[in-house]
Amino acid sequence: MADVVLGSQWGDEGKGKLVDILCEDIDVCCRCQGGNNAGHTIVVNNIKYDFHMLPSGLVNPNCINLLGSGVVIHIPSFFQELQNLIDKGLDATNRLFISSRAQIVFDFHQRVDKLREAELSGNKKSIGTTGKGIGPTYSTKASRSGLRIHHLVNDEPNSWELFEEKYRRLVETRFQRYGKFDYDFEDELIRLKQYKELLKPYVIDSVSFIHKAISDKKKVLVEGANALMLDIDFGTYPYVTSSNTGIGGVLTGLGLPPRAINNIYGVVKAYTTRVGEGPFPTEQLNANGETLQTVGAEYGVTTGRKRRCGWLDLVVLKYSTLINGYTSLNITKLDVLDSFKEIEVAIGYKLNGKLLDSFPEDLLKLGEVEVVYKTLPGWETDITQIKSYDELPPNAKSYLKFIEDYLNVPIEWVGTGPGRESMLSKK
Ligand code: 2SA
Ligand code: GDP
Ligand code: MG
Repeated sequence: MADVVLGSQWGDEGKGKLVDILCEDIDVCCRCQGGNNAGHTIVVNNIKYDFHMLPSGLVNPNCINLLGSGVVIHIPSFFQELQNLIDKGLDATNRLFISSRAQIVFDFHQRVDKLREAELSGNKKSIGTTGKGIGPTYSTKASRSGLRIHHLVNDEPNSWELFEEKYRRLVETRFQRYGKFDYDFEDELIRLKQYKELLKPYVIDSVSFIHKAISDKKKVLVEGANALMLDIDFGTYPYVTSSNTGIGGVLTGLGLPPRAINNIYGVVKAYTTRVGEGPFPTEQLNANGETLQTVGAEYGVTTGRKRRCGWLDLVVLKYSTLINGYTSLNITKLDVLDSFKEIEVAIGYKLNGKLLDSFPEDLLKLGEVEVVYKTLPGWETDITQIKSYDELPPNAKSYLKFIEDYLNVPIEWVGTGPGRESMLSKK
């Protein structure tokens, strides 16, 4: 059976840390969607590891790691990230694999990502993407002109010529769309040919691999990247990423049947952050927002951008819970709220004075909602040194209970700091 860790808000909830902790007892850790747009930071023995495309299970030496078919792979970044981890002492030999069906992110996809953002910025409508070529790659995948890893590593006669032909055709369509942008595609072809041999040992048929793991009763953990409110279908479209970041993406990105899924852990930051453009009803453009940003060290792991900050939004979380069906929650970064005298939590949205009964699909509506807040007392105590759930101040426990009752999902862990040791178990 497979357990799943999913982001419940707009990302950066602290999924990587939970994955790392769970991986002590996991055989196979998989990514199912996204690419190197993700950023997961893990702190172990004061060493900070930044993951972008690779699964966070690599920190645990006994864990095998898989990039599933729903992941998009920028090959130079794959090797660069791997090298950075090796330089920090991680050994990934024979325990990192890529699905042969995964799509390739070419350099021109990254160029196009930036060209598209520049085009949109004219109307002040840019998405604020990470510029990693994620949207353009999923676009060419959906239009059936993309190239997959097996196309590159194939050893059949003429396979390189076929790859080259498809690649040139794809570049041509991008030139037709964006004009002849400055880009040396011949040079990229030479580099890709060099990567072919280097990549081969990592490439597997992930469907056979994962199903064998499951039938051998291995413990599988799926690491979600980005989060539900960035889901291409259920997020705040078009201010979303280009994959299904919810539970659906776990099934399609790994070829798993729904019955193979056991626990679905929702990771919830004790407040809300968002990177990039798009609506954010509980955003605090004031001193409270600044406190959350500085105390929470809210900077993008991939781009270094400042994250926008606001109060916890239970309307978002209720919607997220409906779609992903969390079996339990990990509340993270509770310590960041330590200094507040009072804490606000969104419990409803009103439009034209009427309480909405579901999360609005239309951004125009979402932009106009009046947020209904509940004010809860803060605990004004440093909780970073606390070693058990029972020792938490009563007001911190009440805050957690309020979340649990509203969502009707049990809290299983509470984060009180970035390190592995700062995780309180509630069970
Ligand atoms: P993209 O690049 O096409 O996926 O961007 C589309 C939107 O998705 C948002 N997005 C993210 N939001 C939060 N965290 C992400 N990962 C990095 C991190 C982000 C960073 O962990 O800090 O370093 O800036 C992530 N990746 C994509 C993005 O901001 C757009 O709103
Ligand atoms: P992810 O994308 O969901 O894996 O999250 P990120 O790694 O992008 O962002 C979460 C940040 O918060 C990282 O820098 C973590 O080290 C840090 N973090 C995780 N849990 C906690 C916590 O409970 N308290 C504090 N203060 N930091 C945390
Ligand atoms: Mg992140």
